[in-house]
Amino acid sequence: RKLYTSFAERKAKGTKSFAVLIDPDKVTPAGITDLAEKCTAAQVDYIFLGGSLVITQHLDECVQRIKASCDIPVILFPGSPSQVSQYADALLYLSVISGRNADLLIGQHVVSAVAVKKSGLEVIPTGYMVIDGGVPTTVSYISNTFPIPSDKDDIAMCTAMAGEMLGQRLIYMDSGSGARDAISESMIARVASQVTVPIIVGGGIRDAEKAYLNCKAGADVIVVGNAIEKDTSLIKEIANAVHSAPLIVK
Ligand code: 1GP
Repeated sequence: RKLYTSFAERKAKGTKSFAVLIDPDKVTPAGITDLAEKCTAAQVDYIFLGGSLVITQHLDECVQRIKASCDIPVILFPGSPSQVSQYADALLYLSVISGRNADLLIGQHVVSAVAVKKSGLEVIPTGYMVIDGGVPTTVSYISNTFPIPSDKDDIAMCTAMAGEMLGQRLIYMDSGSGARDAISESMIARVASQVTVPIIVGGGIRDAEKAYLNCKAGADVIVVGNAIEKDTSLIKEIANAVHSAPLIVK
């Protein structure tokens, strides 16, 4: 059974999901087990794994340890083509559609195509949109692209629409890990009004209330990384908020 089906079915039902982002560079083996247990207890829906850099060479080990500690699907969220592990359940195949860097739209995909195919991973084409989060984030620096200005809801909407029409199966709106400003609800709502594929929202979300409001605005999946690294009790709080978000049936 394909993992994408779970995204699509949950979207169709208006069920909101919570994904915890684990950066392989920032966790210890013991920390991973602890996180996985907390995610299970909180009924987290997905674990995203990746980072802009991934300095550690232990991605496979990291995935295997998560898989050994819980049954939550592990989805790779790669910052570069080297971040592929056959042990994961799926790969977000990212195209940075907010930018105009051809390398991140198609170049790196060409270079890594054979390796990605060989991994046997479920590949989920994902239109990745970087939104300005008020401070320079690693993602805007590394990707060498301009983020979409945070108040340009129409640019975000048209970018997401174009992405969907080009065949992206998910839209990921991200203000970058550790962003000062999370994405506005008005921008999420504008994008959600025109896009039918599931919408993932992340970057700078620090509390349950913002996660809830994003869901209400139209986000289907909420991703939190940084805030959880600082305080793991947020896992349960945010999961509860996301899962209690009202059904939004279009
Ligand atoms: C970053 O969307 C993720 O790519 C999550 O961001 O670490 O700020 O929660 P945070």
